Amino acid sequence: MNPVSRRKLISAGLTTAAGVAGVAAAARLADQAGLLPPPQGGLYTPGDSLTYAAQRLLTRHTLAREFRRDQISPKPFPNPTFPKSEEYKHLEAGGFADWRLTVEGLVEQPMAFSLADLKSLPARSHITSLVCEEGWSYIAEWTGVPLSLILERVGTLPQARYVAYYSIQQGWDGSIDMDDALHPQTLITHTFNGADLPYGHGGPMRMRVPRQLGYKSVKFINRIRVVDHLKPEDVAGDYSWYAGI
Ligand SMILES: Nc1nc2c(c(=O)[nH]1)N[C@H]1C(S)=C(S)[C@@H](COP(=O)(O)O)O[C@H]1N2
Ligand SMILES: [Mo]
Repeated sequence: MNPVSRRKLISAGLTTAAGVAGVAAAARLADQAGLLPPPQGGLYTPGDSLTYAAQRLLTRHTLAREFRRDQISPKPFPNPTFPKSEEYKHLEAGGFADWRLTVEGLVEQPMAFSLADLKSLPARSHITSLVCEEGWSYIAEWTGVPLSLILERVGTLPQARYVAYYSIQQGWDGSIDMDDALHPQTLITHTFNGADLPYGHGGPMRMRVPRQLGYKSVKFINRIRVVDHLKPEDVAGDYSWYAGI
């Protein structure tokens, strides 16, 4: 069966099951179609699973809205939480020359990228809105290397299903599925409104996932891990794992 008719069939099935037998039955169907989000310590309700399944079927290839240059927010407001560690201060004092982004896990060739390496790779920019779950947002131009290109360089293995990423700032990490990891707007950013990514906005390197809420755009990233499953402790937290907007 071609992918489109298969997708239509699954969508129709999900909608029918949700109407006739309720969301629990629809979630079971989504599970059979490989459309369930990772386990979040039993915190997912059938409704959450269905939201993820429906989003994945309908919006797998859609782009986050991009704005015009004159719509860039004049004074974007960074969430004022900075890494306070000596390690970060030391790296900053050296102009981040010793900063490394390591990429490992289910890859053929683990690699480490310096800021100079990252800046020498082909870049893409987009002017998008960063939307905080608390209700504020700002529009900025983000420039960086598509995560898909980094994944191509390290060679992800076929069993890869998620990309987890970690910040030098304790307690901040995130993970996305391969749809978002390979999505053209998902960038490892190093440049913000045309200048070096400022400290407050996550410099020197920040994950930018414009199709999800702001907390998935983790600042100060220094490690990426390609995995086939996420442990509940990787996804459990104060926020919902899937935050599509
Ligand atoms: N390392 C790290 N990443 C983070 C955060 C943080 O506190 N630390 N806050 C998140 C949240 S909740 C939001 S809304 C955005 C805020 O981005 P901004 O600082 O550019 O405004 O960053 C996200 N990424
Ligand atoms: Mo946020």
